[in-house]
Amino acid sequence: MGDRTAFRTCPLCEALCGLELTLDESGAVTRVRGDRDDPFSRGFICPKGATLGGLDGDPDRLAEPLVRGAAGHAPAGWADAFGAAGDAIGEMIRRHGKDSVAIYVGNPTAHSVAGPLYVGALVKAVGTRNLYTASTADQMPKHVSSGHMFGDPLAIPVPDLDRTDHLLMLGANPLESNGSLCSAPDFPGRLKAIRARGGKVTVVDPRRTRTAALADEHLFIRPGTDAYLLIALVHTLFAEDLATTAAHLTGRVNGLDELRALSLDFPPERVAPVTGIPAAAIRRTARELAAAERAAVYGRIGTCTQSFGTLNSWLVDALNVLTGNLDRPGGAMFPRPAHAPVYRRKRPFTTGRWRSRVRDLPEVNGELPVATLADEIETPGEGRIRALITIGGNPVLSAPNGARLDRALAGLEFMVSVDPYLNETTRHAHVVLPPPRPVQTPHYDLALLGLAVRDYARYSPPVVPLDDGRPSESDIIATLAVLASGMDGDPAALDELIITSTLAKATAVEGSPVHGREPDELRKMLDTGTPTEQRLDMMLRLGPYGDGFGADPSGLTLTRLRTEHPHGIDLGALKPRLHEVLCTTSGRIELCPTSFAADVDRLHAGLARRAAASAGGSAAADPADGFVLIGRRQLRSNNSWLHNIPELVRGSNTCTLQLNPDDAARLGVAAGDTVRVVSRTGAVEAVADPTDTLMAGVVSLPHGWGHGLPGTRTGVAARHAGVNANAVTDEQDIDPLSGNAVFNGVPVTLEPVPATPPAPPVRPVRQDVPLAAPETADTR
Ligand SMILES: Nc1nc2c(c(=O)[nH]1)N[C@H]1C(S)=C(S)[C@@H](COP(=O)(O)OP(=O)(O)OC[C@H]3O[C@@H](n4cnc5c(=O)[nH]c(N)nc54)[C@H](O)[C@@H]3O)O[C@H]1N2
Ligand SMILES: Nc1nc2c(c(=O)[nH]1)N[C@H]1C(S)=C(S)[C@@H](COP(=O)(O)OP(=O)(O)OC[C@H]3O[C@@H](n4cnc5c(=O)[nH]c(N)nc54)[C@H](O)[C@@H]3O)O[C@H]1N2
Ligand code: SF4
Ligand SMILES: [Mo]
Repeated sequence: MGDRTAFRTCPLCEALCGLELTLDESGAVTRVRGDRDDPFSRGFICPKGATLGGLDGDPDRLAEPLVRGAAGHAPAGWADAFGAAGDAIGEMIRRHGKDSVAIYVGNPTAHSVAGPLYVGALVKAVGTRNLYTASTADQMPKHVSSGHMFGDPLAIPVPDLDRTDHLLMLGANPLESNGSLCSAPDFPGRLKAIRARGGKVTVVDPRRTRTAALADEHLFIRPGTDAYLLIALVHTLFAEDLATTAAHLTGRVNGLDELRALSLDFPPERVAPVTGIPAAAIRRTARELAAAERAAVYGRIGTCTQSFGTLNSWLVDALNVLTGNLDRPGGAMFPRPAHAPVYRRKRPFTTGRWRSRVRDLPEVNGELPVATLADEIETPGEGRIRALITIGGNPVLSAPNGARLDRALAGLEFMVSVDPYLNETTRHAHVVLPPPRPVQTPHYDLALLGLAVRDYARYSPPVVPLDDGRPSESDIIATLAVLASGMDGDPAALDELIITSTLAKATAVEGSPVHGREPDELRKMLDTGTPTEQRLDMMLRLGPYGDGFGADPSGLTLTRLRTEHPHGIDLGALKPRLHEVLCTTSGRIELCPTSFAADVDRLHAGLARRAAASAGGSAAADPADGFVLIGRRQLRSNNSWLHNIPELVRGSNTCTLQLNPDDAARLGVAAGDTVRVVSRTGAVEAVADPTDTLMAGVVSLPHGWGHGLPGTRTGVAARHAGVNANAVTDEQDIDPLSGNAVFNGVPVTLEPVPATPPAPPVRPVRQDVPLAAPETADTR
């Protein structure tokens, strides 16, 4: 047996690129290239995908479970590790109740099949209201906005990149991130194509990013002020009679007059000094948006992770509606994933069905804000969190004031982590359950295909089989669910339960392709694969492109997808489908939901504060007085967890503090000097990197760094430690409507750190976090 080739989807980011892997006889990945036969990505690949082999074969990746004892973490067998976890969770529930066990689910879980298929069952089995995810550090505002406007928090319109003539993009940098809430392999190429066909791309960002540099126009905006810009754009559309009710939206929109009334107080001239964008540029932007034949407004993480996150998310789609671009080709459209049934029935969207114990924050989408996780662990009393299950998350580096969370985790009675690494978060775990290598893992993008700019599907079976007795990630989470529910038995029983109930529902629902058929008959038709594959087969067959269990013999099944379309199948451009998506109580788009309208008060208050400050001659109005911090995603990084891959840390990633050269000069700081960044929550020291790509008064630190803490086992990352940007972000500052964390516009002050002889080498300085974990450093 020599080298062999395998094709699969890259699991690392939202771009969904097809990869061509070369594996040697031992099953090690020796080469990775873009899969040129993938109809969606057509061979595109980025540096991260190209080093998938390094991640797959990382010697620091855990091959077996770890259990923590007095001497630190030691390897354990699967049965013992599961036993320890099951006993501890069971005991915690018995002694302190279900809410004493919290669950934190991180970003890679949205890229796996295991997450979407099994986390829900785990949450149900534990029965806890303490569910936290990376969503409240990311896109929760968009879910709230879609929930109230369209009735479904998952109905997120994506810009129809390949057909639009005009893209107004706020707070996104797809040239580094490769796109988010908009899956589009080779996003950069698709942006260039807009310009090549005569269209226009405008970027709004406090930093002249690579994306801004590629665009036709870049508007520098003061961090955290997008809502003022967006509502002034709405104002201008109404004031200049540019708001159209396109034919396809006529009679389908509520709240037009209310929105018009709300926007009256925000003419471009009033918001210009707040945003830093001249009034004329705001008016022109509104006119261009209205004039473009096909236009889309797209806001991403820069607009979500700020205190007006939900208002931004709402106003972005309000603009798409007001310009007639929602649900039409070249505008903002709803993808139609092959695995999601179109007959889904939904209950009305609402938030606050329960509230957090300490800060009284509303539940959103079934979860509580990660910004209050530390409060719930630290604050004594009934309902306190005493145990935590983490799945694919590193909140010590990713959550606001992660340094506080780090200390809180050290005080937990029990923690179990499903994670391939012993890192800043999992070092606190009593039991670590590692998922298998990427090439041993089946892949189908359940969460992301619903956000793709073309309808598309691809299934990647495992390329290297698992050793006997070695659980897949699905098995791990399902086993935890079974243990937490107190049942003993086979986790496959869980899948059987889900399959049976789904088929029963599908056969009962009118309009379903299998309406009126016998569930048992359908059950027998499911693909003979693993339980995970049977569930995927069921979902595809019930979906809009499916075979309807034989009703449409040419339709999709998992077997067909796997055997006939190993490079994926293109299911066409996005199609108008508002009629399938819209499920508000009124049956119309709610353009001006009451809770959003009420939150506009905060915009008024901001304007009033500013007016009072400038009338009083207060320096507080002068942003040059203090600084605001924003983030900086890096191409060769992925949040906190690719820094252990030598090829990726070798390149351009540096955990430096970028600042405007004028600010640097004023502070007496030169390139390479160390600067202390101080906020309400803490301080970090980083090397100054003056650059005129940043607007004055704004400084930028990338997140996901701050490695090498005692008890971690990521040797490469420890040597490229950097500092934890989230030691200075503030967990008390959130978007009130979604509970989302605020990572942009964090007030900070800067203090030059005098060089002490002998001069330190230019290096990132470790954050000053009390070392809470009892383990000794093991960084190999
Ligand atoms: N290489 C790489 N790719 C990634 C990731 C990674 O870490 N590395 N992470 C993945 C994840 S989890 C996500 S969610 C996506 C995110 O994907 P993107 O949303 O594209 O994320 P960023 O690159 O952080 O771009 C956000 C932009 O917002 C700008 N910004 C900051 N504050 C403001 C503000 O107040 N207003 C406006 N208008 N802009 C602001 C920042 O300067 C930045 O350019 O990327 C994914 N892809
Ligand atoms: N300051 C600041 N903070 C931010 C952001 C920012 O822009 N600025 N961005 C926010 C965003 S958008 C996000 S999404 C969050 C991310 O927040 P998290 O999801 O908490 O953090 P990650 O760094 O993505 O950590 C991923 C974890 O999953 C593990 N992992 C990797 N692959 C797998 C797998 O296949 N299975 C399992 N079970 N585990 C795996 C990794 O080892 C790591 O421990 O961070 C947020 N934090
Ligand atoms: S852009 Fe994203 S999906 Fe594509 S190769 Fe890079 S990491 Fe993988
Ligand atoms: Mo994210």
